[in-house]
Amino acid sequence: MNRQQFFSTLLAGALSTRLTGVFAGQPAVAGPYTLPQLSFGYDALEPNIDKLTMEIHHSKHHQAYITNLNKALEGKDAEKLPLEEIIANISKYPVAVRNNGGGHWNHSFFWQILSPAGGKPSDKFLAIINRDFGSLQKLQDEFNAAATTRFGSGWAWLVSQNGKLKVTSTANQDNPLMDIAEVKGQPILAIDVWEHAYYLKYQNKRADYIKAFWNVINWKAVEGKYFPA
Ligand code: MN3
Repeated sequence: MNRQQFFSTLLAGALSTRLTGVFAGQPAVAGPYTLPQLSFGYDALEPNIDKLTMEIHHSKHHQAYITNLNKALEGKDAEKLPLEEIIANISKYPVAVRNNGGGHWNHSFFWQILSPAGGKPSDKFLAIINRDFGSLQKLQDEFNAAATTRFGSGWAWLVSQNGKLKVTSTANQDNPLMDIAEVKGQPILAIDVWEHAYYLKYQNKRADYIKAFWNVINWKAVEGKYFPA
């Protein structure tokens, strides 16, 4: 075993120890951050989102944001701040914190709002959707348009602005909790439209991935963000 292999083995050991933590639902309160476990298997969202995409997306892409966020905050005062506090003041931080802190927050959120069970919104939440969009179909149309037309890499969001639902999108790993966001709000639902989220199965057909996304939404988790317990 050469020196590099030795350190890789050491690192893998350290990571697997940290990966065993229970998925608490939100990113850890403060750094160093660790990868949250999924509440379902990598193949559980088939055929809507394929196993290999889920595995690479979670274990490689999300892990890389965490590794780089920890690196960017190492030894800094912000290492002890809650991630949401950092995100709310993101304009004061280096771009590495914006990209990787956003990446960690966004992916942790995304895994929560996915579920193999799919289903429909409750009557209680549907009433809010109808009030703010007219119908679930109109919300889907607006959300899908935001997700389809987001140029390059980014996210589409359903947010709550003091209880009123609104659709928006952000570039890269920005999100509506950031002080630099054009449209701010509390995230309720989101879709990752980076190519790494769909390219293996859908290639250039982003719209097909967005359509399939609606089959694997964890409405209970989504509504939990609108009606906090
Ligand atoms: Mn992603």
